[in-house]
Amino acid sequence: MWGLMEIARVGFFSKLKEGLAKTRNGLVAKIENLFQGQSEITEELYEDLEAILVQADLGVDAALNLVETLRERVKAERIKEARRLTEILKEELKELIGEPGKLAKNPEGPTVVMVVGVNGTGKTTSTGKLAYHLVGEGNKVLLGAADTFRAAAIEQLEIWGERSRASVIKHQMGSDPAAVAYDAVQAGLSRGSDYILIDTAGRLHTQTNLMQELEKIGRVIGRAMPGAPHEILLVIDATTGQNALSQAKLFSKAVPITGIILTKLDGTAKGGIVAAVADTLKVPVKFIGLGEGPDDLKPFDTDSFVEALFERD
Ligand SMILES: Nc1nc2c(ncn2[C@@H]2O[C@H](COP(=O)(O)OP(=O)(O)OP(=O)(O)O)[C@@H](O)[C@H]2O)c(=O)[nH]1
Ligand SMILES: [Mg+2]
Repeated sequence: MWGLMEIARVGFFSKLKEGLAKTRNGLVAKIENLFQGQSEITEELYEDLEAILVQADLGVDAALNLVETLRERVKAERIKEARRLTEILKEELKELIGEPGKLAKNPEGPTVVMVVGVNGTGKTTSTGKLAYHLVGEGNKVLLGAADTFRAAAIEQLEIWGERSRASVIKHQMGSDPAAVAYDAVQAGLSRGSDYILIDTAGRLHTQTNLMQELEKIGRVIGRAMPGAPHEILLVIDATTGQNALSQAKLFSKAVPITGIILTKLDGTAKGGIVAAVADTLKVPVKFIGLGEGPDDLKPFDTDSFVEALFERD
């Protein structure tokens, strides 16, 4: 008999596998063909591997480092057969990605989470899915509709509020987003919410005034509740490739990013971006988006991620 935990774990893993199918069929299938296609480990094999990794958006630096480590281990451990490289590559990929990060939890009251990022990356959807996830864990969640810029944004968040059984604090369209954030935190404090999630408007990292607005929202949240926001999550669209890294660097200059939500992994064969983000940004990937449904945001876990990526059908 399987316990509930076991069923949940298997469900989590198959969803992960399904969401990563494109990367598995692209990146990983190519690697496996390379390793199975010849018996010996040659210089050419290393070069081919490097090319495959770069193509999968792992980034040149991370790809070079990974292949170099592989080379060293093959030498040190006197490995001769190419087919044994898969296991080593998996181990080194886990090492490169590092420990996953958990969502912050304020032990003394509500945890305030601000969600930021470039237009259309999946901020509102991820905020809604995060609410769904947290409510499912038994938390009381409040959403703050601080995207007052786009007409449909408030309504979009309200739909997510209904879906996830979280209440929504909103003002009129065009009003000051910092004031919405302030009210949301105040409401969360007085209602005894466990999490207050603040959705913000999409902005390009090159729009200086909008980046300053983000900084202001953060500051005003801190005025409503000292120590808040406890988490500032940057939403990155996995399909934008290496450009995502420069977005992250510029957002980090405006507000202290504490974690990454990497969305739309289901829509790309270049899931290597996870490793590039984890390796270069020094900010942990905390959640990954694997689809548009409420259950399609998953806490990021390095081990399950790499295992699901390499698991055969
Ligand atoms: N396939 C897939 N689609 C996603 C994922 N996350 C978000 N989307 C879709 O991406 C589109 C944009 O999502 P939004 O949440 O509205 O993005 P946003 O960042 O809030 O957009 P703005 O507020 O306009 O900046 C929607 O159609 C979402 O359903 C994901 O993980 N996978
Ligand atoms: Mg939005």
